[in-house]
Amino acid sequence: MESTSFDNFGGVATRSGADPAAARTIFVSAPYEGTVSYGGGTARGPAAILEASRQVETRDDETGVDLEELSFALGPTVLPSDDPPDVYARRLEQAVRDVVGLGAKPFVLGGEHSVTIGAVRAVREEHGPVHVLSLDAHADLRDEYEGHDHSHACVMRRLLPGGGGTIVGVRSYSAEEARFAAGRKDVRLVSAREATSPSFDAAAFVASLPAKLYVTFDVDGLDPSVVSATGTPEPGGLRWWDALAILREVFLRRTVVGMDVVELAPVDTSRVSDFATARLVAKMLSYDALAGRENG
Ligand SMILES: [Mn+2]
Repeated sequence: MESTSFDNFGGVATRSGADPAAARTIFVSAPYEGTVSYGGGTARGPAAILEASRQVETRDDETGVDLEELSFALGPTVLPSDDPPDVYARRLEQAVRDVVGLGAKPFVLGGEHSVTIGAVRAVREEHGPVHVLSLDAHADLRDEYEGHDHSHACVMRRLLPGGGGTIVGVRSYSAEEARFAAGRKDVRLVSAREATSPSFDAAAFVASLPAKLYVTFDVDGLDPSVVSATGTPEPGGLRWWDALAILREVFLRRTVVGMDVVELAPVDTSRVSDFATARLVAKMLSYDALAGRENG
């Protein structure tokens, strides 16, 4: 489980070497699953992503970016004891604050979705109001869930103050969440039906977002044909290229100050979801690098 068994994401020697202090992007592993309500296993997510990443071809065929030309490193693993989610959020917030303090961009590997709370708080401390773009099957707008207000089901609700949020790919939420969202100006839901329609314009959608973003990618936002190893897989999700068209525009046209990929719950019987998630992480690194180049 410890990240010390891996040298780096992708198993590659990057331009900056393995020294986190010199890296443009630093991974923080957050193997936390304190409030999972259905299928468990997200605590094994970060290790499964790193393990699968060693099989990902380093060159990205779409952008031509090679991971070996980039600058990223593995930072800390914030190991959970039996922390309730609010306590874990504070510990992760500190770890992400340390990464931001080095001048690097944090990339959190979850773990359940509640880990996003601490990460976003740390980047907002540095960058001011940051809008949260969530790719997720669920709205996560509950005020509390199973006794916790820092539950995975409450992530976006907790993070609306401080910059607002947009949830894309959403297709499962309660009547109370729908009412709440309808009455707020600082949250927008873009349904999976809309985002997968042939007429959906990713560029126009991204152009409507605020300039400064934190991107949280819950893998259940993807269709289960892409990633099925997750706690609550919902049919009818974003397909691979739907999601990537959005991400590419986001990295190229907006300022992304931090990101995470959460909710992979690896299974022993298939590597498909682990590999797709590792490739997703590599894609995000590639788009971010492309953005750095295009902006000089
Ligand atoms: Mn979700």
